[in-house]
Amino acid sequence: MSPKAQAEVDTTAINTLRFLAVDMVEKANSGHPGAPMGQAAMAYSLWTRHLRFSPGTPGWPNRDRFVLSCGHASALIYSLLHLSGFDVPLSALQEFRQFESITPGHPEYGLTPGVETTTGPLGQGLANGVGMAMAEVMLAAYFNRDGYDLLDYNTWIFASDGDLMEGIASEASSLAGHLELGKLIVAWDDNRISIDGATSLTFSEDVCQRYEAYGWHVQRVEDGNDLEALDAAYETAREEGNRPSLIAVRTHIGFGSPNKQDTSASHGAPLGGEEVAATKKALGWPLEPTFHVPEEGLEPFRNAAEGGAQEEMAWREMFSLYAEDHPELASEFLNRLARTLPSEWTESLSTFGVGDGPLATRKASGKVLNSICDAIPYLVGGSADLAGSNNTYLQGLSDFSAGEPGGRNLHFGVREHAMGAILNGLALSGMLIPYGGTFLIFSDYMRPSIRLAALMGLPVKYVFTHDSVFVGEDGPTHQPISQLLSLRAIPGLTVIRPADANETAAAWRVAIERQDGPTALALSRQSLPVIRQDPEKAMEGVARGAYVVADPDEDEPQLVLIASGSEVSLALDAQALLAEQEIAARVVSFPSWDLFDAQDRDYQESVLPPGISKRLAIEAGTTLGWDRYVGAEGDVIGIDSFGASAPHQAVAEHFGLTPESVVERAKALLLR
Ligand SMILES: Cc1ncc(C[n+]2csc(CCOP(=O)(O)OP(=O)(O)O)c2C)c(N)n1
Repeated sequence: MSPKAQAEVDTTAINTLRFLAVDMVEKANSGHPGAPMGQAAMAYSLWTRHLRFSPGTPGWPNRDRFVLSCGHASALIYSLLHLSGFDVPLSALQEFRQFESITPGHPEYGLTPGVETTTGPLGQGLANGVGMAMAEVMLAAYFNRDGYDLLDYNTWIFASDGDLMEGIASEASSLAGHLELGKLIVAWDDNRISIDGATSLTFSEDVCQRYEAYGWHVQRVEDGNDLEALDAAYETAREEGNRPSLIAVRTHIGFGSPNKQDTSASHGAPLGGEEVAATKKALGWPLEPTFHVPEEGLEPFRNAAEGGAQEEMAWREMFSLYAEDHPELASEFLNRLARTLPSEWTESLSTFGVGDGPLATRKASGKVLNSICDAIPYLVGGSADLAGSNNTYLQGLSDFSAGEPGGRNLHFGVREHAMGAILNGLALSGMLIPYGGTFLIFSDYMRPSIRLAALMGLPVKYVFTHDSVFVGEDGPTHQPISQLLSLRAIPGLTVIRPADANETAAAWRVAIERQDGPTALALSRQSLPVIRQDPEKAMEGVARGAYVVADPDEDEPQLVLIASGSEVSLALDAQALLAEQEIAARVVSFPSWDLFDAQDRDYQESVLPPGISKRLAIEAGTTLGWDRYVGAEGDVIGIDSFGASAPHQAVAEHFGLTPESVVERAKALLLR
């Protein structure tokens, strides 16, 4: 094709993208046309000349990853997916933002083929991408063999000004530079406009210098419609070995719109009929039909898809040979993808006897993790600089770093926000089980990513230690009160607060076996007795969310003491004191609301019999929510204020979390 003809094809294809987005937003009467219009050329160059994908197999393991971190520009990715031949028909574009369409307001993982992660909360996608790039490095180190580069892909991110303003992106980018993630490439849509107006209102640092300081390779493309410059920059970024790449692309929001280009008016509202007409006219696009896809505009995308499909075929041939040369690795590869756990992994799971206590559940968790890590070689994780406190370290295994790509201990640094999103990126590989630890109080710092893990159904594990006021002297800043409840409020997140070492092992079992959503473990800083019971009972009980730990010797219980975590042994002590006063109490360990709620009514009533209305819940946290389990005639001992800085015994006295106080409250309840 002559250069002139090629230029015409390019322009048509780019305008096809632009106007599909414009028409989608117009038809939905809501959405964000400006960013897609400005990014269309960036996207065209990437998707037709650099990105490796195979629309027939959106999950092909060695595809390049593309993340639209600025999820509000979703009309762009849906148009790209449609034009490239993913199963996103034109009718889906016409149903943009409508109920049950596959083209929701912001891209959602698992809903639309080709969408690699859920984006919308700015900064998250970029930080997910860091996790994806880390996963590539780890998986390549594990699976690739001489002549077999099974995993060798780039992670491409489109990020907006807002993405780069967000702190989470800074944290993640800092770590990415440190880890020398050379296959991570961020193209920044530098359009200098956000919702409130020009970014100069708030955003005046030299972003490129900032990224250079992070250790990134930085390029500038001065004109976001200059395909030659874009191609060259992408190519250079691909060739860059040891540094992640930032490409600052100077674009124009709402490109082509005579009255709205370069203004925030084009950011988040339909252009409006008149302006659409003026824009189409200005760019030489027919007014009708809407959703116009000329053959010429389609072809470059379909050619790229065809090339990708061939690459996938070649990869599959390579995999067959690999399977002959390395049968065990090949079957592990497939098992991981199918999320099939190694068959006998539970055999190594630790169990504990009374003599192993007292033992903090965070320490028990460390032992359990170390007991199972050999059986599950793709369990990887670490902590946000609290490995020693969170007991997340896998002893004898190496630390992941630029020079140690096979390391399974991850050091996130003091970056909880990024850790949350990176864990999501690791999990999105489909071939790793990632976990991350910090103090429960700082789960607040990663809550947006936890929520997204739940929304996406990712098997991420959180190791939240120092789970109550019993952290003691560190005081109210470090004492979680509302965090348990707030985590329990996230749909799809399993929250488990085990009472002792065996319940901790059980909690890990639930967490590992849970493949379709995240699990948070709340673990004690302080030592706890190992409850005198068959570990198997804890195993079954935790899996059902709540179970009877101890019933009175002979009598029918007059009341039920319900407790989670460290308060279960407190309840057992109170039960003994009550027995001395001839009050018969049942003790229920209640590590997980959501697991209990999933049980059938018969089981639930066997634990909390409807006939026993005197129920006292005890948890060293907010009381809100326990009312649904204790009922109208029950009571709750908890903490509805901030904590206190004091040794933990004094804290226990102050908040009535002693056996004697529990006995008093129980007796008062019986008298009510
Ligand atoms: C965490 C988060 N905060 C706020 C928003 C709401 N929001 C959507 S886009 C945007 C900023 C728009 O500016 P920019 O990122 O430059 O996008 P552009 O205007 O170029 O489309 C904001 C504040 C969001 N999506 N996520």
